[in-house]
Amino acid sequence: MKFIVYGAGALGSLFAALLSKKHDVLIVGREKHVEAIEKNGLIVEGLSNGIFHPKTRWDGSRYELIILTTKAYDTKKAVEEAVERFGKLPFLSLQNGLNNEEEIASIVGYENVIGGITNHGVTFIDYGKIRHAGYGETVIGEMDGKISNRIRKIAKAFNEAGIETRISKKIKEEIWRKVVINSAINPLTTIFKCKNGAIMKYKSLIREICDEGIRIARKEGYVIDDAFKKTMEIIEKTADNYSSMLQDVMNGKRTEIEEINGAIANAGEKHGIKACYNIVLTKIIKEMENVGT
Ligand code: KPL
Repeated sequence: MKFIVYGAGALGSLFAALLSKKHDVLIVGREKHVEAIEKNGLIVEGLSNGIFHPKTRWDGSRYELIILTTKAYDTKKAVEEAVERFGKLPFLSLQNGLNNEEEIASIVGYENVIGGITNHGVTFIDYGKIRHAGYGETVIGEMDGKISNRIRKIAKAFNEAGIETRISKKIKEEIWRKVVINSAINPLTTIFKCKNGAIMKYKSLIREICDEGIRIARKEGYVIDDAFKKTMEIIEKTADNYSSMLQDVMNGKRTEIEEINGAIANAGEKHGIKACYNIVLTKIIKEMENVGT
């Protein structure tokens, strides 16, 4: 298949690297990252190892799918730019946060949106170099729940490239589960400045944060009662990774706290639930963004 990975930071680069073994992949990211890849290849260390060579310059040919891996707060701008550069193509969001699919659809329509989540842990080491620090499942699904030909084709292409992928008929529920998982792992690892595995000892706190998200998800119509169990599993599987939020704070970048914990708190407010944990975590991380590490 022909994929564009748009907004390739750590996670997008892992997908571009693995997919490029079997498919035609164009990587779009920050200029310095792209230049380093052109010079030395895309270097992946850790669980996946090697030097990969996705395309870095567009040859004008038509691609089949844009895999969007930008930060959630950049979604709208990124989709507008991508459409302008490559034309109107289907988008698969593999981003963190709650409202990416709606934002993409506001530009290209729901028929061009595929929802997705992935639980791989990836650390950005330097321009052109990433570390695959934790395995995780990838789940994709049509927004209307149908098992379409294109979703089958994408899942097959991912699996053939070694990216374990499952199709879901309830992708929005998967996205809610993933957001609740991130609502515990990401701010806690950022506050305690530690790898994912080191928060294992705060089990009761993690349970309470997850329970708050689970309760709000249910009001939205999504039953994700296993979210705490899944969170503990993902902590174990990505124990050696620095969460994307901690990486952002360490690099002086804006975090996705508003799109993760802030979005859960906003949904809670809609249903008359004061999401105390999510509100406090959002405030603490916003302070850390201002002050830095
Ligand atoms: O999604 C992640 C993130 O860091 O944003 C996990 C899966 C928790 C990996 O670190």
